Amino acid sequence: MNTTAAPILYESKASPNARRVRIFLAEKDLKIPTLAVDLGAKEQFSEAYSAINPRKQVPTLVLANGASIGEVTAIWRYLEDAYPDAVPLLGTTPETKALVTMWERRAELDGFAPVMEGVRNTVEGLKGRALSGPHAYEQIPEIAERSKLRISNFFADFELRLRVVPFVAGDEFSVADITTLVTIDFASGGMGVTIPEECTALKAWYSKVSSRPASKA
Ligand SMILES: N[C@@H](CCC(=O)N[C@@H](CS)C(=O)NCC(=O)O)C(=O)O
Repeated sequence: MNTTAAPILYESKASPNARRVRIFLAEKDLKIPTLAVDLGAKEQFSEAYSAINPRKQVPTLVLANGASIGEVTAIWRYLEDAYPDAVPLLGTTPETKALVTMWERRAELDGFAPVMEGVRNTVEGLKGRALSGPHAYEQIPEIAERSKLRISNFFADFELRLRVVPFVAGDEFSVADITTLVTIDFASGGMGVTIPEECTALKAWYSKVSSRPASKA
Protein backbone atom coordinates (compact mmCIF):
# COMPACT_ATOMS: atom_id res chain seq x y z
CA MET A 1 0.00 0.00 0.00
CA ASN A 2 1.34 3.43 -0.94
CA THR A 3 1.06 5.75 2.07
CA THR A 4 3.12 8.63 0.57
CA ALA A 5 1.81 11.59 -1.41
CA ALA A 6 3.90 10.66 -4.46
CA PRO A 7 3.62 7.61 -6.69
CA ILE A 8 6.01 4.72 -6.02
CA LEU A 9 7.63 2.71 -8.79
CA TYR A 10 8.16 -1.00 -8.13
CA GLU A 11 10.96 -2.12 -10.37
CA SER A 12 14.06 -4.26 -10.76
CA LYS A 13 17.53 -3.39 -12.04
CA ALA A 14 17.52 -6.78 -13.83
CA SER A 15 14.40 -5.90 -15.84
CA PRO A 16 14.66 -4.34 -19.31
CA ASN A 17 10.99 -3.33 -19.06
CA ALA A 18 11.71 -1.45 -15.83
CA ARG A 19 14.66 0.21 -17.60
CA ARG A 20 12.24 1.57 -20.23
CA VAL A 21 10.51 3.45 -17.38
CA ARG A 22 13.76 4.45 -15.63
CA ILE A 23 15.09 6.07 -18.82
CA PHE A 24 11.73 7.82 -19.37
CA LEU A 25 11.87 9.29 -15.83
CA ALA A 26 15.51 10.35 -16.24
CA GLU A 27 14.80 12.04 -19.59
CA LYS A 28 11.99 13.98 -17.92
CA ASP A 29 14.15 14.67 -14.86
CA LEU A 30 11.40 13.28 -12.62
CA LYS A 31 12.41 11.77 -9.28
CA ILE A 32 9.92 9.15 -8.14
CA PRO A 33 10.58 6.92 -5.12
CA THR A 34 11.33 3.35 -6.16
CA LEU A 35 11.11 -0.01 -4.44
CA ALA A 36 13.13 -2.97 -5.71
CA VAL A 37 11.38 -6.26 -6.42
CA ASP A 38 13.94 -9.09 -6.29
CA LEU A 39 13.09 -11.21 -9.35
CA GLY A 40 15.99 -13.61 -8.59
CA ALA A 41 14.40 -14.35 -5.20
CA LYS A 42 10.97 -14.67 -6.92
CA GLU A 43 9.58 -11.78 -4.90
CA GLN A 44 7.19 -11.02 -7.77
CA PHE A 45 5.19 -14.10 -6.71
CA SER A 46 4.87 -13.04 -3.06
CA GLU A 47 1.39 -12.40 -1.71
CA ALA A 48 2.28 -8.77 -0.99
CA TYR A 49 3.50 -8.04 -4.54
CA SER A 50 0.71 -10.07 -6.19
CA ALA A 51 -1.74 -7.77 -4.41
CA ILE A 52 0.01 -4.83 -6.07
CA ASN A 53 0.27 -6.43 -9.51
CA PRO A 54 -1.71 -9.66 -10.00
CA ARG A 55 0.26 -10.27 -13.21
CA LYS A 56 3.37 -10.61 -11.00
CA GLN A 57 5.47 -8.42 -13.26
CA VAL A 58 7.58 -5.29 -12.94
CA PRO A 59 7.36 -2.39 -13.41
CA THR A 60 4.28 -1.22 -11.51
CA LEU A 61 3.49 2.37 -10.58
CA VAL A 62 1.37 2.73 -7.42
CA LEU A 63 -0.34 6.09 -7.07
CA ALA A 64 -0.90 7.94 -3.79
CA ASN A 65 -4.56 6.85 -3.81
CA GLY A 66 -3.49 3.20 -4.07
CA ALA A 67 -4.27 2.71 -7.78
CA SER A 68 -1.84 0.30 -9.41
CA ILE A 69 -0.68 0.85 -12.98
CA GLY A 70 1.12 -2.01 -14.70
CA GLU A 71 2.44 -2.18 -18.32
CA VAL A 72 5.26 0.10 -19.39
CA THR A 73 3.19 2.00 -21.95
CA ALA A 74 0.43 2.71 -19.39
CA ILE A 75 2.99 3.99 -16.86
CA TRP A 76 4.47 6.26 -19.54
CA ARG A 77 0.98 7.56 -20.39
CA TYR A 78 0.25 8.38 -16.74
CA LEU A 79 3.58 10.15 -16.17
CA GLU A 80 3.35 12.14 -19.42
CA ASP A 81 -0.10 13.46 -18.44
CA ALA A 82 0.53 13.86 -14.69
CA TYR A 83 3.71 15.96 -15.15
CA PRO A 84 2.83 18.28 -18.06
CA ASP A 85 5.80 20.61 -17.39
CA ALA A 86 8.34 17.86 -18.05
CA VAL A 87 9.73 17.31 -21.55
CA PRO A 88 7.17 15.42 -23.69
CA LEU A 89 8.19 11.96 -24.90
CA LEU A 90 4.93 10.72 -26.42
CA GLY A 91 4.55 13.36 -29.14
CA THR A 92 2.85 16.76 -28.99
CA THR A 93 0.56 16.99 -32.03
CA PRO A 94 -2.00 14.49 -33.41
CA GLU A 95 0.55 13.52 -36.07
CA THR A 96 3.63 13.15 -33.84
CA LYS A 97 1.61 11.33 -31.14
CA ALA A 98 0.49 8.79 -33.77
CA LEU A 99 4.00 8.42 -35.22
CA VAL A 100 5.55 7.90 -31.78
CA THR A 101 2.94 5.24 -30.96
CA MET A 102 3.48 3.54 -34.34
CA TRP A 103 7.29 3.42 -34.14
CA GLU A 104 7.41 2.49 -30.47
CA ARG A 105 5.02 -0.38 -31.16
CA ARG A 106 7.16 -1.56 -34.08
CA ALA A 107 10.26 -1.42 -31.88
CA GLU A 108 8.48 -3.47 -29.20
CA LEU A 109 6.86 -6.03 -31.52
CA ASP A 110 9.72 -6.48 -34.01
CA GLY A 111 12.73 -5.88 -31.71
CA PHE A 112 12.08 -6.09 -27.99
CA ALA A 113 9.67 -9.08 -28.18
CA PRO A 114 12.01 -11.30 -30.27
CA VAL A 115 14.89 -10.60 -27.87
CA MET A 116 12.66 -11.43 -24.89
CA GLU A 117 11.50 -14.60 -26.69
CA GLY A 118 15.09 -15.68 -27.42
CA VAL A 119 16.32 -15.03 -23.88
CA ARG A 120 13.35 -16.52 -22.02
CA ASN A 121 13.35 -19.69 -24.09
CA THR A 122 17.03 -20.46 -23.53
CA VAL A 123 18.29 -19.10 -20.20
CA GLU A 124 18.71 -21.92 -17.66
CA GLY A 125 17.31 -19.89 -14.76
CA LEU A 126 14.07 -19.26 -16.68
CA LYS A 127 13.17 -22.92 -17.20
CA GLY A 128 9.37 -23.26 -16.89
CA ARG A 129 9.10 -19.43 -17.18
CA ALA A 130 9.27 -18.92 -20.97
CA LEU A 131 6.76 -16.09 -20.60
CA SER A 132 6.65 -13.71 -17.66
CA GLY A 133 3.33 -13.32 -15.89
CA PRO A 134 1.00 -15.40 -13.76
CA HIS A 135 1.11 -18.59 -15.88
CA ALA A 136 3.98 -21.06 -16.25
CA TYR A 137 5.18 -22.05 -19.74
CA GLU A 138 7.98 -24.46 -20.68
CA GLN A 139 10.84 -23.24 -22.85
CA ILE A 140 11.09 -24.07 -26.57
CA PRO A 141 14.88 -23.61 -27.04
CA GLU A 142 14.73 -24.10 -30.85
CA ILE A 143 12.70 -20.90 -31.14
CA ALA A 144 15.86 -18.87 -30.42
CA GLU A 145 17.07 -19.41 -34.01
CA ARG A 146 13.94 -17.69 -35.31
CA SER A 147 14.33 -14.97 -32.64
CA LYS A 148 17.84 -14.25 -34.00
CA LEU A 149 16.47 -13.99 -37.56
CA ARG A 150 13.76 -11.60 -36.35
CA ILE A 151 16.35 -9.45 -34.54
CA SER A 152 18.51 -9.35 -37.66
CA ASN A 153 15.47 -8.17 -39.70
CA PHE A 154 14.72 -5.59 -37.00
CA PHE A 155 18.26 -4.19 -37.33
CA ALA A 156 17.90 -4.02 -41.13
CA ASP A 157 14.45 -2.35 -40.98
CA PHE A 158 15.53 0.24 -38.40
CA GLU A 159 18.71 0.91 -40.37
CA LEU A 160 16.51 1.99 -43.32
CA ARG A 161 14.41 4.18 -41.03
CA LEU A 162 17.40 5.88 -39.39
CA ARG A 163 18.96 6.70 -42.75
CA VAL A 164 16.17 9.26 -43.25
CA VAL A 165 15.34 10.59 -39.76
CA PRO A 166 17.47 11.61 -36.74
CA PHE A 167 15.30 9.79 -34.19
CA VAL A 168 13.14 6.68 -34.56
CA ALA A 169 9.79 8.52 -34.67
CA GLY A 170 11.10 11.54 -36.59
CA ASP A 171 12.75 14.80 -35.52
CA GLU A 172 12.44 14.46 -31.73
CA PHE A 173 13.71 11.95 -29.15
CA SER A 174 10.76 9.87 -27.89
CA VAL A 175 9.75 6.58 -26.27
CA ALA A 176 10.36 4.93 -29.66
CA ASP A 177 14.07 5.66 -29.10
CA ILE A 178 13.88 4.35 -25.53
CA THR A 179 12.45 0.97 -26.58
CA THR A 180 14.90 0.69 -29.48
CA LEU A 181 17.88 1.48 -27.22
CA VAL A 182 16.79 -0.98 -24.52
CA THR A 183 16.20 -3.64 -27.21
CA ILE A 184 19.72 -3.25 -28.60
CA ASP A 185 21.36 -3.43 -25.16
CA PHE A 186 19.17 -6.41 -24.20
CA ALA A 187 20.06 -8.24 -27.47
CA SER A 188 23.74 -7.74 -26.81
CA GLY A 189 23.65 -8.53 -23.06
CA GLY A 190 21.10 -11.36 -23.21
CA MET A 191 21.89 -13.05 -26.53
CA GLY A 192 25.30 -11.74 -27.62
CA VAL A 193 23.69 -10.28 -30.77
CA THR A 194 25.03 -6.86 -31.79
CA ILE A 195 24.25 -4.32 -34.53
CA PRO A 196 25.89 -5.52 -37.78
CA GLU A 197 28.76 -3.37 -39.17
CA GLU A 198 26.80 -2.53 -42.34
CA CYS A 199 24.01 -0.86 -40.32
CA THR A 200 25.94 2.40 -40.17
CA ALA A 201 22.94 4.70 -39.58
CA LEU A 202 21.64 2.50 -36.76
CA LYS A 203 25.12 2.40 -35.21
CA ALA A 204 25.46 6.20 -35.40
CA TRP A 205 21.99 6.63 -33.86
CA TYR A 206 22.91 4.13 -31.10
CA SER A 207 26.08 5.97 -30.26
CA LYS A 208 24.20 9.32 -30.11
CA VAL A 209 21.31 8.02 -27.98
CA SER A 210 23.37 5.86 -25.64
CA SER A 211 25.54 8.86 -24.79
CA ARG A 212 22.53 10.73 -23.36
CA PRO A 213 22.87 10.79 -19.54
CA ALA A 214 19.40 9.18 -19.12
CA SER A 215 20.52 6.04 -20.94
CA LYS A 216 22.60 5.10 -17.87
CA ALA A 217 19.35 4.60 -15.95
N1 LIG B 1 3.95 -6.18 -20.69
C1 LIG B 1 4.63 -5.94 -19.42
C2 LIG B 1 5.83 -6.85 -19.38
C3 LIG B 1 6.53 -6.81 -18.04
C4 LIG B 1 7.56 -7.93 -17.87
O1 LIG B 1 7.59 -8.88 -18.65
N2 LIG B 1 8.38 -7.78 -16.83
C5 LIG B 1 9.34 -8.81 -16.52
C6 LIG B 1 10.72 -8.20 -16.30
S1 LIG B 1 11.37 -7.47 -17.79
C7 LIG B 1 8.93 -9.51 -15.25
O2 LIG B 1 8.25 -8.92 -14.43
N3 LIG B 1 9.32 -10.77 -15.07
C8 LIG B 1 8.95 -11.52 -13.93
C9 LIG B 1 9.13 -12.99 -14.18
O3 LIG B 1 9.87 -13.35 -15.11
O4 LIG B 1 8.55 -13.78 -13.43
C10 LIG B 1 4.99 -4.46 -19.29
O5 LIG B 1 4.92 -3.72 -20.29
O6 LIG B 1 5.29 -3.99 -18.19
